[in-house]
Formats: sequence, C-alpha cells, structure tokens
Amino acid sequence: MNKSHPSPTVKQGALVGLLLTTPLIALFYLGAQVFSFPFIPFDVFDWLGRVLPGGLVTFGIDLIVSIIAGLNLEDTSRSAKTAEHILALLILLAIGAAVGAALFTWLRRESGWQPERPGWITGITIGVIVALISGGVNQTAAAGPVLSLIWIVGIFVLWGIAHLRVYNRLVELPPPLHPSLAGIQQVDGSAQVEVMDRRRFIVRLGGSAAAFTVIGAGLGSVLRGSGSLGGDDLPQQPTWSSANVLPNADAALMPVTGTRPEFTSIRNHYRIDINSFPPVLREDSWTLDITGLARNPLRLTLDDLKNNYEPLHQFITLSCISNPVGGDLIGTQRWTGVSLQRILADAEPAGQVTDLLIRSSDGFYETLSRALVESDPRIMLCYAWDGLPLTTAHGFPLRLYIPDRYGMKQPKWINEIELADHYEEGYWVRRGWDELAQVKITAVIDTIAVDNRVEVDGRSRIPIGGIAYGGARGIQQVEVQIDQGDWQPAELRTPISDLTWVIWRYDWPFEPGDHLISVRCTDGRGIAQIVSASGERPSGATGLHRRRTHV
Ligand SMILES: Nc1nc2c(c(=O)[nH]1)N[C@H]1C(S)=C(S)[C@@H](COP(=O)(O)O)O[C@H]1N2
Ligand SMILES: [Mo]
Repeated sequence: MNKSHPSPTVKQGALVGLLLTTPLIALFYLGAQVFSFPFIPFDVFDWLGRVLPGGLVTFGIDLIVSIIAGLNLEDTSRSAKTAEHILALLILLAIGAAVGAALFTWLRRESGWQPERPGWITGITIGVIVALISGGVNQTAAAGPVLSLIWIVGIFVLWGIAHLRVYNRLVELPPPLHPSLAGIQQVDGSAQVEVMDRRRFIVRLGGSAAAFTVIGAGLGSVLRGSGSLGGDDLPQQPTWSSANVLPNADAALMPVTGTRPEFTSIRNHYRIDINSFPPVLREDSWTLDITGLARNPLRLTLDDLKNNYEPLHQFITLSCISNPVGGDLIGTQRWTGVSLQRILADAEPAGQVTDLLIRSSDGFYETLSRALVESDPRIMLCYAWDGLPLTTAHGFPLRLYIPDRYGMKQPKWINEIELADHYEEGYWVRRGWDELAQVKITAVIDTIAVDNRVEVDGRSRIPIGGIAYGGARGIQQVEVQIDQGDWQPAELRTPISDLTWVIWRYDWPFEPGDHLISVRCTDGRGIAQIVSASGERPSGATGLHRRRTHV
C-alpha cells in the first residue's frame, strides 16, 4: 500500500457510484423478470411522482408530452411511458452517483485503506429506505414482502461493499500516470506486468459493469417468467366489437379516409396514470368496499357487481385533460358497468353524506358529489370494455365513468368508496388542476385527403375530415374555414352515442396553392367552442385546430 498517494477524489466517487449502479439495475431487472421482485428504479420514480410538488411533476409531464408532440411520435401515451421509464433509470443512476460521491467524501476524512463497515451501513440504510418506498407503491410484484425486503437490502449491501472494495483498490493505485507510461507492458523480473493506475482501473471497472449489465439484462429478458414488469395484457378472447356492429352502422355519412377510427380498439386506447407499470390486482382477493356514513356498508366482489346489478352498456369517449387540441390522448370505447346510483342506494347513505371519496389501489383518489350521482344514472362503475374484463392497464377490476368530465376525475383500480360529510380535493386537483375538469369542446382536423379527391356537383373536391367532441353535450355544428374565407358548414355523421365524439367531413372545392385550414364547432346546446388558444393546464386545452396544406 502506498501511503503517499492522495485519497481518491469525490469525482471518482461519483463515477464509481454511477458505474456500480448499472449492474445494480440489471440485477433488479433480473429479479423482477424471473422472481417477480419489485423493479426498484420504477418504484422510486413512481414514489417521487407522488411526493414531489405537483407543479414540478406537471411541468415534467407537459415537457415530455410536448417533446413527443414535437418529435411527431405516433402514440403519445406509449411514448410518454417509455420516456418516463428512461427517466426513472437516469434518476436512479444519478442517485447512485450522488451516493458514491457522498461515500467517498466520508471515506476521505480518514486517509488510506478503510474497513468495509461504511459500505454495509450505506447498503443497509439505502436498502431499507428503498424497500419501504417499494413496499408502499409497488402493485405489480408477486414476491412476498419479506422476501422482497431481503432481496432489496441484500443487493444494496453488495453494492455498498463494492464501493468500499473499489475505494480501497483506488487507494493502493497511483493517480493517473503520465499517458506515456500508463498501460505500457514493463519487464519485471521474468513476468510481464501491466502498469495500473486509477484511471485505467476505473475504465476496467466500467467495462466489467457494462458486461455484467448486459448479461443481467439479457438473462432477464430471456428468462422472463410471470415477471413483475407486466407487458401489455391484451385480450385473447374475441371482443364485442369483433362480433357486432356499432349502433350508428347505417349512418349515411362516411368518414373521410385518414380520419381516426370511430371506435378505438383496446390496443390503441391511450393510457395515462401515475404508474410506471399498471397495478396488478387479483380478482379473488379484490373487493369494492363502501365505507363511511353508510347505514348498510357494502363489501362487493366482482361477481356481486356483475350478477346482482343490471349491466349498463354505454359508448363513451374518454379524453385526458392533458390532451392538446388535435392530440391522441382520447378514445372511444364501449364500457360496461353498474350505475353508481344503484350501489349508493343499496349502501343507504346517512342524511349528512355530501360526497363520495373514491380511492384506488395506486394511491389515486377523487371526490364525487352525492347530488351528482343521484341526478345522473349514467355515472357508472365499469368492469368491462368491448365486452371483456378491463385490462390491467385500464383499471382492472373496476373504474369509474362520469359523463362530461376529463379522465382525471375517473379513477381506475378502485377499491373503496367512502361516504363522507365533506368534500376533499382529488389527486390532480391538489396538484393544481381544475376542480370540475369539465370537457372543453373542440374540433380536430384528422386528414386533408389531397389524394382522394371526389367529384361533387361536377367539381373536384378534397375531402377534409376529423372529429369533434363535446363531452356529454354533443356537437350540433362543425364549420371549416379556408384561409380567411367564410366559415362553411361541415357534414356530421350520426355519432355512436350522445356521449361520444362526432365524425365530420367537408368536401372542399379547392383552388391550387398553399392554404391554411381551420375548424370550429358548437355544442349540442348551441354554445360555440372557445376559439382562443390556451394550454392544457389547468382546465384542458382550447383553441382552433388548424392545418396547412399545399395543393
Ligand atoms: N387509479 C388511477 N386512476 C386514474 C389515473 C391514475 O393515475 N390512477 N389517471 C386518470 C387519468 S389522468 C386519465 S386521463 C384516465 C385515463 O384512463 P385510460 O388510461 O384508461 O385511458 O385515467 C384516470 N384514472
Ligand atoms: Mo389524464
């Protein structure tokens, strides 16, 4: 040991922390895939999303959504989840680097070789904190809590000790030698000895970490069992829509080619929630509990909901409040469930009940007024869509539907409804979003079918088409404007239901050149849409949708 060397630096500590955290992530990935242990980077990320100030989190989400919009990626909600997953890994790497730096700062206070105890202490401390965080947010891992705790703490202890081993090795090595010397093979007696310095050692450490990470991640994806990183659980059985026609099947007006599908398949329905991976709830242990000020508190199984209440089928357009005008965070499906009125009545709410506090297994919550439930039988608890049980990603086993509201008011993965004598702000309301979250009516141009011209009244026209959505208020009129011309009425297709979007079309008697096309709409009560542009936050995006075209 060479006592004359200066201690390894804090910067080296950060680098070592970073390098040792990649194989740590690979190990957690392997454990998640093979033994269904929690995947720590996503748990830490999901926890941060819940505890950090709402403004910061929303800013992050908005940033991701606008980057995706700017990059013109196909599927916003899927791309956003991928971006979040990458961010989660980067955040864990940053935490690893910070811990490495802190640990080296601590070790430097005594010079020279260090016993391994600080490595144990760091590993156990961080391991326990992370295990607690994971225990609080993880809803996908099948492994039991005790085993998970041992696994998580065990890995972090190995990681802590590895830092100490690396530190002690660095202490023994000289700081970077002159480049002309480093790595040169020198003759030392009969053997060839490589001159090692700190820089070369760290490079080698990086190589080993990379190899370990690749092997771990590779094994993880090959050996995946019933892992905790659930993929898309798409339905295997035939859907309702594959065997039936939509109620408006005989509508006269046909959508312009290139208009989004009128009915959104389960596969293509957007998904937005606060989870890196959707909670996996088991039907046999799940119940819906109606608690609080109920004279007849209820505990209902999924079978109770399906068998004891008349099913209600509704065609519904659901939109996220973060959907920009013209975005793809909107979809139309056939939902099946039970009118919440019926369940509320069965629970016999006490006179002073004013609100229903709805709680979900992922920590999400919203509040629904009793008066609204009692006045609107369309508010429903849904257990199926497109004729099949809800998929994991979309709220299995139970979610809420409220007409005319954005998705943020409509919890998925519900497990409790408390009848209360007071109002409480919902999850996103607390984070600065609109309390009512009533859908803003908007019209969107999906396609300007320049190559699909039609002949109408002896004139060649370019069909323009899209959707307009007015929540539960419907759409009475859609109008199109070419450049600064007069607003022209578009034709409306009979909607699937009065809760869905409306498809419109306008056959444009075009003139060659560059044009700006705008669209606006009026709701079923004759109220015009807001034409001035405003962003999604806090109340949902407004403004005209416009597209440029060249003929
Ligand atoms: N439990 C829970 N429910 C939730 C959310 C959530 O994060 N957790 N997100 C809400 C939001 S913001 C939207 S837009 C809708 C999206 O539903 P979908 O993923 O089925 O499209 O779910 C809502 N319900
Ligand atoms: Mo949303």
